[in-house]
Amino acid sequence: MDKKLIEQAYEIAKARYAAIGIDTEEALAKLQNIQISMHCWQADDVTGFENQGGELTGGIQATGNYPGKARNIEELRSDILKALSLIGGSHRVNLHEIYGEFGGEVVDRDKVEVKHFAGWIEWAKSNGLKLDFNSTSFSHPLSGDLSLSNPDPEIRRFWIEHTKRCREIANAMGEAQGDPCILNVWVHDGSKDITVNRLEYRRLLKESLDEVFATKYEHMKDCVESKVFGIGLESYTVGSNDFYIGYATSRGKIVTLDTGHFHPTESIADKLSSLLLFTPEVMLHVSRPVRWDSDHVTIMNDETMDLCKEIVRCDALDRVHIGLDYFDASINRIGAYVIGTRATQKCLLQALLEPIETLRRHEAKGEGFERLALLEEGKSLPWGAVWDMFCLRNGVPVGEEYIAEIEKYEAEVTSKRV
Ligand code: RNT
Ligand code: ZN
Repeated sequence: MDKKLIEQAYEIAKARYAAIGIDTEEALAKLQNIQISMHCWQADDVTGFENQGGELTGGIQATGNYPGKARNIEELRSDILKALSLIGGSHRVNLHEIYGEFGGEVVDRDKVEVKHFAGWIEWAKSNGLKLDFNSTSFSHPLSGDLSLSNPDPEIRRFWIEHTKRCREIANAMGEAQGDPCILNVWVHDGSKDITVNRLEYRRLLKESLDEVFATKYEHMKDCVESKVFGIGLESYTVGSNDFYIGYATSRGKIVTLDTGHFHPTESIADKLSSLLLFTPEVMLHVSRPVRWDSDHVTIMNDETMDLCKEIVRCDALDRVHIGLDYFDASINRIGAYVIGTRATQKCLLQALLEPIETLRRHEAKGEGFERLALLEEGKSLPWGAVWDMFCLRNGVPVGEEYIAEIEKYEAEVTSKRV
């Protein structure tokens, strides 16, 4: 793309925004500092390197069979780096326990150690990336329908031990990178049909989590993620939203809001301001639910926009961790990363370009028309020219130019994986 044109368009946009009191340079500087935690599991449809060929369980599903998925750590790392080379800014990579470097050995989940992630820590360091982490309750012979809330003390013990070890690993990652590692705990626990023991499983989950979190760590932060239901677990979810709101607020833990984990008409954006008053921080799994928790690729839609605007309106960029969580196996997977991450950045940029002070002034004076008019006009301000400048300055493709780059990588690399 013509660099001159992008610069000219940016200068015009800059003046246009200045007229409403917005400094585009300030918005660009803020966007530059926002780290997005890119989930490793889009690259291989949540397979991991533990039980190659094993079935994905736990009520989640990656549909599609687009060729070229990453088959091993080297391929996964290479795909993530390719995606990141097309995204401006510096970011984080979010790992699941099943993505450890087990070197052909069978390492059961209750035996996992920091050493299995030493390679990842090294890799992240040499690529200027930070790591986040997740315990993995699904796709294991002991997953069943209940893990941390299982009435069988032995099964429960197994998952408690697993989750404890994951916290230790997260802490090691955080220490090595000089920045806290966020450990997300999502367990699939639930029931396909009516259960007459709702209270008991929740009591067990609470007890297990208390045991898991008993150790204090300095270099990691814990979050807990709820959901409405999983496939095959439709009637009851032990870790419901109410459960985790209660748990996190009483324990000072972080709540993870996955945008696919609520009823379709609920606003996830609206939850932020409440949580921020009662929990230290918030973690996001930005996804795109289509009719259900389908984990389609995140795009620049109203939901993502509302969420990003709310983070900025709450002045909470330093308290809200933005992670992505989707896994579409039906399209080019590197492309999926790039679309979703760039879409999130586009929404954040538009949020940063909002004339919030003027809007709030109107609101304070009861000027509803003026507030609504300015919100509407804001939608067609030339934010795209500011976005192009962000990409240009970061040395990443401007606009649709990344399509050709991904096609090239597909022709040279991923299409050869058979
Ligand atoms: C599942 C949760 C969870 C997973 C990942 C793989 O519904 O969203 O976050 O997607 O941990
Ligand atoms: Zn999630």
